[in-house]
Amino acid sequence: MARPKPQVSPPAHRAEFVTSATEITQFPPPLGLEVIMMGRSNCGKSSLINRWLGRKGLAKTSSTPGRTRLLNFFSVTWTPSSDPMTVVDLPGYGYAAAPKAMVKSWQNMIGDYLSAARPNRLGFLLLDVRRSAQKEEKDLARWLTDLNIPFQVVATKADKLSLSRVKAALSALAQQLGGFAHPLAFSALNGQGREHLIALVKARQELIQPSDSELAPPSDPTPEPTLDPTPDQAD
Ligand SMILES: Nc1nc2c(ncn2[C@@H]2O[C@H](COP(=O)(O)OP(=O)(O)O)[C@@H](O)[C@H]2O)c(=O)[nH]1
Ligand SMILES: [Mg+2]
Repeated sequence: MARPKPQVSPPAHRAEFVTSATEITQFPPPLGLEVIMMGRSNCGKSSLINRWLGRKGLAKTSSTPGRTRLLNFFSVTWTPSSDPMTVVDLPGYGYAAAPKAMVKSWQNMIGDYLSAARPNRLGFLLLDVRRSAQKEEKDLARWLTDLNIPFQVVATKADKLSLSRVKAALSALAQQLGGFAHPLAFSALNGQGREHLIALVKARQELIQPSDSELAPPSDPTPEPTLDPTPDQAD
């Protein structure tokens, strides 16, 4: 008997670019759950957003440069009846030959955004599955923990390695990032990990009440169990 096909979630009902910003005065007011995509340049942030939401070309990928040094805000509604949420594509870091001033400006921009009083955030810290976590990723993970922003580590471009090498890379990443275990494997090419990403965001969104001005910070700074992404590692 044929095995049932895994369920594939439809694209987001609505997904629109809202604005680009470089500083706090330009950020749009917080609206619903705010999902943050962060990682070095070229690690696959824009591709993940497009695949996750089912919108080719919504976030500009590196073949169409332009918005990559800004914070880009998107407004997303999954179904006609669900609450809107915000997706923020943060500027990439790690340009090989970036001048010091640019690194500083990146740090300030990200620092201002992360420490802004914006409730109900959920971070995704992306790394190319073929790379190990560097100081930047470790710093970001620590930053997010200190700010009580829950986050999920995502190993992108999983289609580039065999399943066994992906598994080895995930364990290595979990070790390198200390307590921030259970990275999720994702591929914008074949959709691996998309269902899990959708489920993580949905679970987090369900925790938000419309009246919530602030999610209660976790009493323990380790990632919460709802962020454990073990299920679809092997798809
Ligand atoms: N094979 C493969 N290539 C990817 C994947 N995600 C991104 N890329 C490629 O990696 C490059 C950088 O992707 P982009 O989304 O622009 O990265 P960003 O700078 O982090 O936003 C582009 O050429 C993408 O086509 C993936 O899952 N699989
Ligand atoms: Mg990008």
